[in-house]
Order: sequence, then C-alpha cells, then structure tokens
Amino acid sequence: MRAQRLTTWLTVLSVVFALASCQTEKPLPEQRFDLQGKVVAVNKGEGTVTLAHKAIPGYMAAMTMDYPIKDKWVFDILKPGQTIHATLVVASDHAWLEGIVVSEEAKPQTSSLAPADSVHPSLGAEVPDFTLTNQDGKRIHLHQYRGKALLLTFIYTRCPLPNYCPLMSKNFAQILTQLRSDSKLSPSTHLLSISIDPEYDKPAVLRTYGLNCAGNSLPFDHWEFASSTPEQIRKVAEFFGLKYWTENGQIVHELVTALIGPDGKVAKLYRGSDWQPTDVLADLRSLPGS
Ligand SMILES: [Cu+2]
Repeated sequence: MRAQRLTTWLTVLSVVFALASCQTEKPLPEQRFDLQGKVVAVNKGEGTVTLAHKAIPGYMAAMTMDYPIKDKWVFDILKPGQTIHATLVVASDHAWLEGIVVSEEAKPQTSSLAPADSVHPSLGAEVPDFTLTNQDGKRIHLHQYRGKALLLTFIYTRCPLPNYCPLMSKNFAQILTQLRSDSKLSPSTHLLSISIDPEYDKPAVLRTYGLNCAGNSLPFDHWEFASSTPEQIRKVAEFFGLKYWTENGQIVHELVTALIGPDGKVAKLYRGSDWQPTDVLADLRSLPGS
C-alpha cells in the first residue's frame, strides 16, 4: 500500500517536472532533500560527481547518477568509494549538491564501482542509417536527413531531474526558436530527440511531450521525437557513446548530444549538460555546407 502510494507520488512528481521543465514562465520553488550515497566517480572537469545514492523517500528511488557541485574545493576532497552526506537542491531548471560531508572514507577494494569510460564516436565518423519511429508513428531513418545538419540528443519523457532530459529539451526548444528566425539556417537544420525509454515513450507520448516542450507551436517539421525497439535504441546509444541502465525501476543515464553534418558524419559531440544553445548555433553556422 505504502509502496504503491510512493510509486504514484513519484510518477506524479515526474510528470510535474516533465511538464514544468519546458515552460520557463513558472519557476518551481527550490526544494531540498537529504542525500546519502557512495561516490562512484569524481568528474572535476565537468563539475559533477557520480553518486550511487539511497532513495529519497517520497521523491526518488535509489540510483546512480551525476550531480553538479558548485563548490569547486569539494573536488579536491572527494574520492571514489567514499560515503557522503549532502543536500540535494532542486530548482526550477537545475539541481545540485551542497553541504557535502564525507562520512566514511573509501575502503581499498571499491574500484569495481567505477564505470568504464564511455567510448564516443570520433569526429568525422559516418553515422549508420539507424531506423526509428517518430511521434506520428512514422518510420524515419537517419540518412534521410543528409544534406541538412542534424542535431540529435537522447531523452526520456519521464526523467525527473531538471538538469537532465528536461534541460536538453529546453535547450532544443531555444535552438528551434532561434532557427525559426534564421531564414538561412532554418531550412538546412533538423533536430531529433531520441527516447531511451521505448517501453513507455510510444509515439503518442512523444507527441504530447514534444508539443509541450515547443510551447504548443507545432515543432515537428524541424524537431522530431523518436524511439524504436529497446534493441535498436541500445545500438544507437552505443554508437554515440551514451550509457544508460535501469536501477530500481528508474533509468539512469548520461547525456550526449551530437551534431551530424550534412555529409552524415559526426561533426561535434556535446557531453553532459554544460553546453549552451548559443554554442550549438555557432557550430551550426560554421558547418561546411550550412
Ligand atoms: Cu533524463
């Protein structure tokens, strides 16, 4: 009974975030939660820590994921294998950890926790002609966008963390807005958000999500939302070096956004959440053939 209520509450929260995330007008009040977990990796360059943490009752399940930390000095102290206590702060469009206290030092044999480094395609690598199904239930394949720049990212509509999928979609919505006012770039650019939750993100779900993200203007001529079979999504993600897995019923994932040139080759990869829509627009403008 209690478990069921918790699940329902989590689902409601996820939906609230998914809906709120793409609408900049109504910022949610900041929320704070106690978090306890084990450090899996310290990503100083990205300003994040990968944490395998316990559940936050009533908010999220136990999972492993990256969290930004604003205090730079923390990165000189954190080491994989440590147990830490922290406050998870969730604001309207991002989340971060603060008040970090190391409660237990790493034991010698914890290195197996650290995930292997992701392998990304090298720049200039030819992207295979992956087949997907879009928000209208129509089959699409990546080579059909040749001749245009294709900006591609991975999301899932139920993602509860504002600085993950909701931020990617918000960035894409901003890029779409900019594109619409650029008569040169607009016809030569296409956006594609690929869901890593194919069991849930069926075309109708993707369609509703897409409309919401684009502020109910019809985005699909320039921005499609697609998924496929779990096996096919796994292959696409693997090509782009995106790792994701399910833990306690929730999808844990990295963020990878790729710019594919009009020649069908990888032109640029944006890892994590630090990239800005303006970076992508500048890269789009400097692409040969754009
Ligand atoms: Cu996500």
